[in-house]
Amino acid sequence: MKNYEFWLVVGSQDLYGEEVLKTVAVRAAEMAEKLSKALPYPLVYKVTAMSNGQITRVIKEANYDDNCAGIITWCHTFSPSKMWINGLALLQKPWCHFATQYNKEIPNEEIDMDFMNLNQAAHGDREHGFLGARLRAPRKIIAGHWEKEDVQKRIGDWMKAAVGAAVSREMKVMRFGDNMREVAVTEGDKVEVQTKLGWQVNTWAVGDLVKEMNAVTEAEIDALMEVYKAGYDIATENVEAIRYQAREEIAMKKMLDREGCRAFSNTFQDLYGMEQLPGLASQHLMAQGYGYGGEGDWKVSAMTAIMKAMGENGNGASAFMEDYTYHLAEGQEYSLGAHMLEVCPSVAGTRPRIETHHLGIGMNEKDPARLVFEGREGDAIVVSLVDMGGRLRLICQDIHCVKPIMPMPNLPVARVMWQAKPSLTTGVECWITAGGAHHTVLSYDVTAGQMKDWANMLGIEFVHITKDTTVESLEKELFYNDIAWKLKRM
Ligand SMILES: [Mn+2]
Repeated sequence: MKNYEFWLVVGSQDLYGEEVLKTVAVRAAEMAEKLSKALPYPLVYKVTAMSNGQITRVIKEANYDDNCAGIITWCHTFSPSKMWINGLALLQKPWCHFATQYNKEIPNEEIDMDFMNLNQAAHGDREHGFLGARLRAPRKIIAGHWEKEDVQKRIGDWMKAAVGAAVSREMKVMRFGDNMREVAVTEGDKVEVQTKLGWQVNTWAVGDLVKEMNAVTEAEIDALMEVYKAGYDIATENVEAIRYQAREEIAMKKMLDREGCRAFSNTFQDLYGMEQLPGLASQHLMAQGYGYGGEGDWKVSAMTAIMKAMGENGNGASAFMEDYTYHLAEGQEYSLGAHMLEVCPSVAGTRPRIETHHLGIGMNEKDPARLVFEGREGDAIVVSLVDMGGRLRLICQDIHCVKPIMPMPNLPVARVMWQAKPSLTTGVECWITAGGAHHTVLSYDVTAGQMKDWANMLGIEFVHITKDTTVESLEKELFYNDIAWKLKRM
């Protein structure tokens, strides 16, 4: 990950004289310094902007600085917004308008006209806000005192979404093999995703991976086996199967790192020259922050990598997931999510076990080793990116994960169990109405609000299924979205 930072640009003008401007600059620097300690990324005070030229210059610099993941603007005093038009029209980075104020309270004795002219964010931020609205610029507006914890939390959440946008714009996905034959929802327009989201999605021959696997040394495998032993319980006699997965992981990691790819996909239909579908190998790569999608699903793979990057320490509890089967007992309705092998252990509620089992589907010659565990309890979201033809739609559903209500001792894969909002059946009706995939990213870490911000930053449609969503309201929303997005393209 880059050393991402955010820039604080404070609006003012030259009407107030030197003293006021000095005070604004000192306070802005103090706020940036204190906020940096509370926020997940540094906030760097750049300038008290007083002219069109200054604003345009700092925005051009922000656009071309790879470490700058977004700008935060605030008007300590009044800052006439026509000065901002040329700059903001060029802005290519996420923008947060922070409507705050240096002082928390109105000082009864001290307040006079000078105080009012110095502390007029209430005035200045309205002028600033009009321009954002007039330009139809995507922006996040956060209001509140800068020292308040919940305000800082909201800025921090937005920053992480902005880092997700930065990671998206540099995303490279390595595809081993094509999409699974005949499957529609995992398909998509690679030119469209590169244009809108920045993703470079390209293919590499499975034969090249096999060549790389053959070059892996026993010593490299020994070292990775120690890592597996430290993190997981070995619950199989078949050590050779685990060593084979280690070989696959090392080879894939080398290829990914060489090409600068943060995400990959493969398919059980194209394992030419491989003995096992990578299970443990893919799971352990995901645990290190790489994105993965099964059956050639490069969209979910890139989304997994992006949502991991948005999480704590650049690898939060976000996992490639698949809706598998339902428990429809009255009053006890749950979805069971899993995958053929590849569920990321970052969502584990129990210590993962390495097991080997027969896998009938695909080109497996030998039983693949995989991590088996239960997902943990907690509020989460599931996210799916679909290509609607002409535009991308990001669908997000609120869910609550539970400890699986039964042990399922013969299920040979990791599993997560959850209740969808608003309920299993209405939730499924909504999801299907919106066209969401069976593959998702399940996250305990990234919130629906952050995904909405991320979609806004990149200019794609966002659909949120919550505890309050009804099929009827969603149908209307999708109908109007369809018209609006068609008009946007004109
Ligand atoms: Mn699948």
